[in-house]
Amino acid sequence: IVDKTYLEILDRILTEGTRETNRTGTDTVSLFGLSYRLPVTTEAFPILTHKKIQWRSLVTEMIWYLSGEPHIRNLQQHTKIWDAWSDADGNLETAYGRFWRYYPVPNYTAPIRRGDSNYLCDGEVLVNLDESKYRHNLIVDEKESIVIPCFDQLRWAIDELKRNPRSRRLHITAWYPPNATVSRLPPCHHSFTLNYQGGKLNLHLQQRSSDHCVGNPFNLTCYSLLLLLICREVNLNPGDFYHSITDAHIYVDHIEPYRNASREAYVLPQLDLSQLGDRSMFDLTYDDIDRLQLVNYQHGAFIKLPVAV
Ligand code: UFP
Repeated sequence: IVDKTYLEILDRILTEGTRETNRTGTDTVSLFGLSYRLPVTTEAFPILTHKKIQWRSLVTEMIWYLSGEPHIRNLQQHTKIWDAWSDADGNLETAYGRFWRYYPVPNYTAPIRRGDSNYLCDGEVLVNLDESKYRHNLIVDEKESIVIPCFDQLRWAIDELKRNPRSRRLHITAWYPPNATVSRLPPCHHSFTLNYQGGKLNLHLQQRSSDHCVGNPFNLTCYSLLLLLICREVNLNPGDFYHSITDAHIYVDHIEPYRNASREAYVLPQLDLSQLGDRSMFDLTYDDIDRLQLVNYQHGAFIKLPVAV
C-alpha cells in the first residue's frame, strides 16, 4: 500500500502537474494541494520497498529531533544529511526538534535576541509558564549568554494525551516566523497534529513544500516512526499517518532516473522497538540508533538522485 500510494502520487504529479521554476535553478513539475493517508502499525511499518530507504540516517535524524538540539554537532558524527544547510559551527536554523522542544515564548521580562524584536508582539504570554516543567531556558547565544524562555510543545502534547486524549488541540509546530523568514531552509514539514478517534491515535503532517522523490520517502517514514514512538509513550493504538502538502513536486532531473527504476514492491517490514525496554522517547540518545530495528526490510536498489540545495 505504501509503494502503491507513493507511485500513484508520483504519476499524478507528472500527469496533472505543471512545469515551474524555483529558487534552486532546477525546474519542477508541481501540483498544488495533495493529501494521502497510510495505516501505521509496527507489524507493517510504512517505508518504501521498491527502493532502499536509508533507515539508519532516518533514525539518527529522529533522535536528533527528539533531543531538541539547535545544532548538528552531534548529529554530524552519524549522518551527513543536514551538512549542506548548517553553518561552519554546525548551527542549523531548520532544527525542527529545537522548536518542538524549545519553542521561544517571548514575554516582557525575557531578553530577546537582537533583530527579533521588530517581529515580537507585546501580547500576553501564550502558555501557562507556571507549569515550570514546560519551561526551559535556552541559551541562544553562548557568547552573550542571552537566555529566552521556551515551551516544550512535544512534552506538553504527550502529557495532554495522557490526561485528555480526545483533545483536538494537540498541535506541534516547527514554524517560528522570526527564524523561518531568514532561514536558508525554512521547515518544509512544518507542523503536525495528533488526533485520537475510533480507539486510535492518528498523526496529520502539514508540509508546505515536498520533493516527492528525495524528501517525501523520508518524511512519510519519519512521521510514521514518530507516531509509533508517541503511541508507545502514551499507551494508545496507532491509526493513520495523514499527509497534506501545499506544493508537491518532482524535480525534472529526477524524472529520467525514476523512469528506469524498478517499481516492484515487497511486503512491509516490522518495526522492533523492544530493545528500548521501558525507556521514554525523551531519553533516547545517539547510542540508541541501532536499537530501533527494522525486521525483514526487503527492498529494491537505492535510487541515486541529485538533491536540490
Ligand atoms: N524538502 C522536502 N522534505 C524535507 C526537506 C526538504 O521535500 O524534509 F527538508 C524539499 C522540498 C523542496 C526543498 O524541494 O526541499 C526546499 O525548498 P524550498 O524551501 O524552496 O521549498
